[in-house]
Amino acid sequence: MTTTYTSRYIALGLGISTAAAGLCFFLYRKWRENDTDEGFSELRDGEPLPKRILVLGLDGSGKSSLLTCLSGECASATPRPTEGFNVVSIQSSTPVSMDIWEIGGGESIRKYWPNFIQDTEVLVFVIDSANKARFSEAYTEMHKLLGEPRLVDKPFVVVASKQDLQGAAKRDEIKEALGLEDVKHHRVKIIEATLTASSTNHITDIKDLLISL
Ligand SMILES: Nc1nc2c(ncn2[C@@H]2O[C@H](COP(=O)(O)OP(=O)(O)OP(=O)(O)O)[C@@H](O)[C@H]2O)c(=O)[nH]1
Ligand SMILES: [Mg+2]
Repeated sequence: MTTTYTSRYIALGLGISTAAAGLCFFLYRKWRENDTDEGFSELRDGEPLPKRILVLGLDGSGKSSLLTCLSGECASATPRPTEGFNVVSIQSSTPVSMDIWEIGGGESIRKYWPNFIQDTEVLVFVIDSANKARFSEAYTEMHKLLGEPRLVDKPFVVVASKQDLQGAAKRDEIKEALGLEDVKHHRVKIIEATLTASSTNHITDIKDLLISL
Protein backbone atom coordinates (compact mmCIF):
# COMPACT_ATOMS: atom_id res chain seq x y z
CA MET A 1 0.00 0.00 0.00
CA THR A 2 1.50 3.34 -0.99
CA THR A 3 0.46 6.26 1.14
CA THR A 4 1.73 9.80 1.41
CA TYR A 5 1.60 11.62 4.70
CA THR A 6 1.90 15.06 6.17
CA SER A 7 2.20 15.50 9.87
CA ARG A 8 1.93 18.07 12.61
CA TYR A 9 4.04 17.37 15.67
CA ILE A 10 2.52 19.10 18.65
CA ALA A 11 5.22 18.59 21.20
CA LEU A 12 3.59 18.97 24.54
CA GLY A 13 6.19 17.26 26.64
CA LEU A 14 4.93 19.14 29.62
CA GLY A 15 7.23 20.02 32.44
CA ILE A 16 4.18 20.35 34.66
CA SER A 17 2.43 17.42 36.24
CA THR A 18 0.85 14.78 34.11
CA ALA A 19 -2.39 15.30 35.97
CA ALA A 20 -2.53 18.72 34.31
CA ALA A 21 -1.69 16.99 31.05
CA GLY A 22 -4.71 14.76 31.60
CA LEU A 23 -6.86 17.88 31.94
CA CYS A 24 -5.38 19.29 28.72
CA PHE A 25 -6.23 16.01 27.04
CA PHE A 26 -9.82 16.19 28.26
CA LEU A 27 -10.18 19.74 26.93
CA TYR A 28 -8.56 18.75 23.64
CA ARG A 29 -11.06 15.93 23.22
CA LYS A 30 -13.92 18.30 23.88
CA TRP A 31 -12.53 20.65 21.26
CA ARG A 32 -12.21 17.84 18.71
CA GLU A 33 -15.80 16.86 19.41
CA ASN A 34 -16.64 20.36 18.21
CA ASP A 35 -19.09 21.01 21.04
CA THR A 36 -21.51 18.39 19.84
CA ASP A 37 -22.83 15.33 21.62
CA GLU A 38 -21.50 13.15 18.84
CA GLY A 39 -18.92 10.48 19.58
CA PHE A 40 -15.26 11.05 18.95
CA SER A 41 -15.25 8.95 15.81
CA GLU A 42 -18.18 10.78 14.26
CA LEU A 43 -17.97 13.23 11.39
CA ARG A 44 -16.87 16.81 11.91
CA ASP A 45 -17.61 19.24 9.07
CA GLY A 46 -18.21 16.23 6.84
CA GLU A 47 -14.73 14.83 7.51
CA PRO A 48 -14.06 11.76 9.63
CA LEU A 49 -12.31 12.68 12.88
CA PRO A 50 -8.72 11.52 13.18
CA LYS A 51 -8.21 8.00 14.40
CA ARG A 52 -6.94 8.15 17.99
CA ILE A 53 -3.88 6.03 18.65
CA LEU A 54 -2.40 5.72 22.14
CA VAL A 55 1.28 4.78 22.50
CA LEU A 56 2.38 3.44 25.88
CA GLY A 57 5.31 1.43 27.21
CA LEU A 58 8.04 1.61 29.82
CA ASP A 59 10.35 4.63 30.07
CA GLY A 60 13.12 4.45 27.52
CA SER A 61 11.32 1.90 25.35
CA GLY A 62 11.24 4.21 22.30
CA LYS A 63 7.79 5.86 22.28
CA SER A 64 9.02 9.41 21.55
CA SER A 65 11.37 8.02 18.94
CA LEU A 66 8.43 6.25 17.30
CA LEU A 67 6.35 9.45 17.21
CA THR A 68 9.25 11.39 15.73
CA CYS A 69 9.81 8.76 13.05
CA LEU A 70 6.09 8.67 12.26
CA SER A 71 5.99 12.44 11.96
CA GLY A 72 8.57 12.51 9.19
CA GLU A 73 12.17 11.89 10.02
CA CYS A 74 13.61 9.98 12.93
CA ALA A 75 15.46 12.29 15.33
CA SER A 76 19.23 12.25 15.26
CA ALA A 77 19.35 13.68 18.80
CA THR A 78 18.43 11.64 21.85
CA PRO A 79 14.90 12.51 22.94
CA ARG A 80 14.34 13.71 26.49
CA PRO A 81 12.24 11.51 28.75
CA THR A 82 8.59 12.52 28.35
CA GLU A 83 7.19 14.08 31.51
CA GLY A 84 3.69 14.64 30.15
CA PHE A 85 2.59 13.71 26.69
CA ASN A 86 3.43 14.23 23.04
CA VAL A 87 1.01 14.14 20.15
CA VAL A 88 1.59 13.92 16.45
CA SER A 89 -1.16 14.43 13.85
CA ILE A 90 -0.73 12.61 10.58
CA GLN A 91 -2.71 13.33 7.45
CA SER A 92 -2.45 10.65 4.82
CA SER A 93 -3.65 10.54 1.23
CA THR A 94 -6.24 7.98 2.34
CA PRO A 95 -9.36 9.30 4.07
CA VAL A 96 -7.80 8.26 7.37
CA SER A 97 -5.87 10.76 9.47
CA MET A 98 -4.45 9.95 12.88
CA ASP A 99 -3.70 11.65 16.16
CA ILE A 100 -0.98 9.62 17.83
CA TRP A 101 -0.44 10.20 21.55
CA GLU A 102 2.50 9.19 23.70
CA ILE A 103 2.33 9.38 27.46
CA GLY A 104 5.58 9.23 29.44
CA GLY A 105 6.47 5.77 30.70
CA GLY A 106 8.33 6.66 33.91
CA GLU A 107 7.07 4.88 37.02
CA SER A 108 5.62 8.06 38.51
CA ILE A 109 3.72 8.87 35.30
CA ARG A 110 2.21 5.44 34.61
CA LYS A 111 -0.57 5.97 37.14
CA TYR A 112 -1.92 8.69 34.82
CA TRP A 113 -2.12 6.40 31.77
CA PRO A 114 -5.80 5.58 32.42
CA ASN A 115 -6.62 9.31 32.07
CA PHE A 116 -5.70 9.10 28.38
CA ILE A 117 -7.48 5.87 27.43
CA GLN A 118 -10.94 7.25 26.61
CA ASP A 119 -11.76 7.07 22.87
CA THR A 120 -8.60 5.19 22.01
CA GLU A 121 -9.09 3.28 18.79
CA VAL A 122 -5.74 1.51 18.59
CA LEU A 123 -3.36 0.79 21.48
CA VAL A 124 0.36 0.60 20.73
CA PHE A 125 2.75 -0.83 23.30
CA VAL A 126 6.46 -0.22 22.71
CA ILE A 127 9.00 -2.61 24.21
CA ASP A 128 12.78 -2.24 24.22
CA SER A 129 13.69 -5.58 22.63
CA ALA A 130 17.27 -5.38 23.88
CA ASN A 131 16.47 -4.80 27.54
CA LYS A 132 15.44 -8.28 28.59
CA ALA A 133 15.89 -7.44 32.27
CA ARG A 134 12.75 -5.31 31.99
CA PHE A 135 10.56 -7.76 30.09
CA SER A 136 8.69 -8.85 33.23
CA GLU A 137 8.00 -5.22 34.18
CA ALA A 138 6.74 -4.62 30.64
CA TYR A 139 4.57 -7.76 30.92
CA THR A 140 2.97 -6.46 34.14
CA GLU A 141 2.24 -2.99 32.76
CA MET A 142 0.95 -4.32 29.46
CA HIS A 143 -1.45 -6.80 31.07
CA LYS A 144 -2.71 -4.11 33.46
CA LEU A 145 -3.60 -2.04 30.41
CA LEU A 146 -5.28 -4.89 28.61
CA GLY A 147 -7.51 -5.39 31.63
CA GLU A 148 -8.91 -1.90 31.08
CA PRO A 149 -12.59 -2.22 30.04
CA ARG A 150 -12.37 0.81 27.70
CA LEU A 151 -9.76 -1.02 25.64
CA VAL A 152 -11.65 -4.29 25.21
CA ASP A 153 -11.75 -5.37 21.56
CA LYS A 154 -9.42 -2.55 20.46
CA PRO A 155 -6.63 -3.55 18.08
CA PHE A 156 -3.34 -3.90 19.93
CA VAL A 157 0.06 -3.35 18.28
CA VAL A 158 3.35 -4.26 19.95
CA VAL A 159 6.33 -2.38 18.55
CA ALA A 160 9.53 -4.28 19.34
CA SER A 161 12.04 -1.43 19.16
CA LYS A 162 15.86 -1.33 19.12
CA GLN A 163 16.25 -4.21 16.70
CA ASP A 164 19.62 -2.71 15.74
CA LEU A 165 21.06 -3.53 19.16
CA GLN A 166 22.98 -6.73 19.69
CA GLY A 167 20.93 -9.49 21.28
CA ALA A 168 17.60 -7.77 20.66
CA ALA A 169 14.73 -10.21 21.06
CA LYS A 170 12.86 -11.08 17.89
CA ARG A 171 9.13 -11.40 17.41
CA ASP A 172 8.75 -14.93 18.89
CA GLU A 173 10.74 -14.17 22.02
CA ILE A 174 8.78 -10.96 22.58
CA LYS A 175 5.54 -12.84 22.01
CA GLU A 176 6.46 -15.33 24.72
CA ALA A 177 7.91 -12.77 27.16
CA LEU A 178 4.74 -10.66 26.99
CA GLY A 179 2.39 -13.65 27.05
CA LEU A 180 0.75 -12.48 23.83
CA GLU A 181 -0.66 -15.94 23.09
CA ASP A 182 -2.88 -15.53 26.14
CA VAL A 183 -4.28 -12.17 25.10
CA LYS A 184 -7.99 -12.47 24.44
CA HIS A 185 -10.37 -9.76 23.22
CA HIS A 186 -7.71 -8.01 21.14
CA ARG A 187 -6.39 -8.40 17.63
CA VAL A 188 -2.63 -8.44 18.32
CA LYS A 189 0.08 -7.48 15.85
CA ILE A 190 3.82 -7.41 16.57
CA ILE A 191 6.18 -5.35 14.48
CA GLU A 192 9.95 -5.20 14.84
CA ALA A 193 11.45 -1.71 14.44
CA THR A 194 14.58 0.38 14.59
CA LEU A 195 13.78 3.97 15.44
CA THR A 196 17.07 5.81 15.07
CA ALA A 197 17.94 8.30 12.32
CA SER A 198 20.93 6.26 11.19
CA SER A 199 19.00 3.05 10.73
CA THR A 200 15.27 3.22 10.44
CA ASN A 201 13.07 0.50 9.19
CA HIS A 202 9.46 -0.57 9.23
CA ILE A 203 8.16 2.98 9.75
CA THR A 204 6.06 2.90 6.60
CA ASP A 205 4.82 -0.56 7.60
CA ILE A 206 3.83 0.78 11.02
CA LYS A 207 2.00 3.77 9.50
CA ASP A 208 0.16 1.60 7.01
CA LEU A 209 -0.75 -0.88 9.75
CA LEU A 210 -2.12 1.87 12.00
CA ILE A 211 -4.20 3.23 9.13
CA SER A 212 -5.56 -0.21 8.27
CA LEU A 213 -6.64 -1.25 11.78
N1 LIG B 1 19.67 1.90 19.25
C1 LIG B 1 18.41 2.30 19.33
N2 LIG B 1 18.08 3.24 20.23
C2 LIG B 1 16.77 3.62 20.28
C3 LIG B 1 15.77 3.07 19.44
N3 LIG B 1 14.60 3.63 19.76
C4 LIG B 1 14.83 4.51 20.75
N4 LIG B 1 16.15 4.51 21.07
C5 LIG B 1 16.82 5.28 22.11
O1 LIG B 1 16.26 4.90 23.37
C6 LIG B 1 16.23 6.03 24.24
C7 LIG B 1 14.84 6.23 24.79
O2 LIG B 1 13.99 6.55 23.71
P1 LIG B 1 12.66 7.39 23.88
O3 LIG B 1 12.01 7.43 22.55
O4 LIG B 1 12.93 8.68 24.55
O5 LIG B 1 11.85 6.46 24.91
P2 LIG B 1 10.42 6.76 25.55
O6 LIG B 1 9.71 5.45 25.52
O7 LIG B 1 9.77 7.88 24.88
O8 LIG B 1 10.78 7.11 27.04
P3 LIG B 1 9.91 8.01 28.09
O9 LIG B 1 9.45 9.25 27.40
O10 LIG B 1 10.86 8.29 29.22
O11 LIG B 1 8.77 7.16 28.55
C8 LIG B 1 16.75 7.21 23.44
O12 LIG B 1 18.12 7.36 23.72
C9 LIG B 1 16.54 6.78 22.00
O13 LIG B 1 17.45 7.40 21.10
C10 LIG B 1 16.17 2.06 18.49
O14 LIG B 1 15.37 1.50 17.72
N5 LIG B 1 17.50 1.73 18.49
MG1 LIG C 1 9.06 9.73 25.52
